[in-house]
Amino acid sequence: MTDIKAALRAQHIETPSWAYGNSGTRFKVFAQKGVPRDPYEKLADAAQVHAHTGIAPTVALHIPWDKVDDYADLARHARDLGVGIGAINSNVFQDDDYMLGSVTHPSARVRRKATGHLLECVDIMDATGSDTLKLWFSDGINYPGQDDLRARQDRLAESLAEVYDRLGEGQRFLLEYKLFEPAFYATDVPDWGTAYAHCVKLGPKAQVVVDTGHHAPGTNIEFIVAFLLREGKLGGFDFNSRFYADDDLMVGAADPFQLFRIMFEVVRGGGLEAETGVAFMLDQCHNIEPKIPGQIRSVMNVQEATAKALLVDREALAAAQSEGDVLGANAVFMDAYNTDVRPLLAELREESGLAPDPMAAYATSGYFEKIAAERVGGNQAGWGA
Ligand code: RM4
Ligand code: MN
Repeated sequence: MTDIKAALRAQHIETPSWAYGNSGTRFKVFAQKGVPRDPYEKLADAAQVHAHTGIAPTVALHIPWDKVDDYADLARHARDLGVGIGAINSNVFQDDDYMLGSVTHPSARVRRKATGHLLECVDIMDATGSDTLKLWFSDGINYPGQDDLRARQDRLAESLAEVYDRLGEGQRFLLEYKLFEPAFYATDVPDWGTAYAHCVKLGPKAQVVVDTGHHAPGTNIEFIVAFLLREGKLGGFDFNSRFYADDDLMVGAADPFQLFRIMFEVVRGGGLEAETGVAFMLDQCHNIEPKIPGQIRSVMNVQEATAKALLVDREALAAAQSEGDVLGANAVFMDAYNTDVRPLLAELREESGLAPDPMAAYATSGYFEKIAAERVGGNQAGWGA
């Protein structure tokens, strides 16, 4: 139990700045009260999630949504609040120039502009002390024949190589894949295999990030996790859950059992060890639920799945597996999943001087009432989509 608690204490879950802003679907973005007007206020909200869970000490930024004049100052502000800057997420999907792609665009001028943005994101890493750049490309085509699939891979490789060369000591980039949307016929980084192949060619500072919402229904995500971890190429997760497509719902809401299976492969592959460098990030939107508690709940869901994964009796599992005991092995696995780990986590929090129930602690903290009263006027942050 002490080992399990130590592993849980060491786990860090990164929250995304964009989860604190308004979001919605292409039909409607619903504004909520108290929503941050700038990155400084987003960091203040993220600090609340860390204050109540104790395991969310970093916040991912998205550029240009979190553009500020002085990034060193923003990082200082984060430190003052007790959090740090996590991954820098690039955004080459919201400019008119990118209608036909960004780094894979047929025009060299547009490709230069897109790569320039990625390089600017590395500058922001330097200024904020961030060690991770996250690259997601919406690039792809809608119609067969629209562009040359092979040429687009060449253009992608060229841009990635330039960004890779710009990375400093201790910096890395994570390449994210997604099977479709916004491109509907062919996406340029549609799956983990494509991302993996590009990363292997580039070297150790390029790794794959698994966004759990970016797969076809029925995909065995834990297999992908096991494979990438084995190859030293699992850079991290963008956690969220989905019922249909890229729903970006709270992680663990749609399928807590899948989350457990993923976390088991992480534990099994040594992915909780700090030196493996697996980043546990959330990539979510809270369209209809309040945002700060939505993040707290999500962090707790990942922590619960991790605790259950740590509880799997690996010796008993290995014994049953080697004897070919199908039902016995499955029972060992399910025993861990069916354990209620909430008392253990409550105890863990109390041992660290936190309230046992972060949701209740936040609800009674008065923070929401304070921001709802203070944050009046100005432009609420959003996706800018
Ligand atoms: C994409 C992808 C990226 C995220 C954006 C907002 O689908 O998941 O990680 O930055 O959405
Ligand atoms: Mn993502």
